[in-house]
Amino acid sequence: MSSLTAPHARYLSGTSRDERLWLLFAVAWCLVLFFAMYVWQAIGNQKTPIESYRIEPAEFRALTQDYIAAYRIGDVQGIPLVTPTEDGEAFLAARAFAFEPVLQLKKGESVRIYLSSYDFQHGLSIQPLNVNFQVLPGYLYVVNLTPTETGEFGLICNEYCGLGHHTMTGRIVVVD
Ligand SMILES: [Cu+2]
Repeated sequence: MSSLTAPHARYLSGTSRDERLWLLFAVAWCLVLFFAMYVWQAIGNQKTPIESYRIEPAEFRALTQDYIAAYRIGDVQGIPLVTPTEDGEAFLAARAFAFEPVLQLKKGESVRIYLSSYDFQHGLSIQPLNVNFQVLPGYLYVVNLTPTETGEFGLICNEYCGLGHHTMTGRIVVVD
């Protein structure tokens, strides 16, 4: 049995000038994008939540259920519709494969949203805004948010979390 014919002698030796140029460009661009993360954290408008805590998923689930029971004002397609507390706090849970509850916020009123997951890694993307968070079980993220316009905002999970991932949506309602 013979193997494939060997590549010609210069196959792996050296790179051409154009190839080196492109590699240099690609590496330089990687570095630009890497440091841009820190630049946007300092001067950009889209800062990731830097206030976070450890929390057991079961504890987060219990807190969220207590909150929903106390501040429920209705239902949206079977999912509880809830307002923030008097102190402007709210819980938002991601689970396979939904977000709960549906938060009803007031335009111009700041809210502290406690965000976490009951089970797997999920993502929280608020549409049509350019807002995008990772939601991990065991970690509580504090998302400070002040709605600037009324309407309905869709929530989409943007981390693949299982077979129902593509159905995982939710909603935030902003009223006057
Ligand atoms: Cu998902």
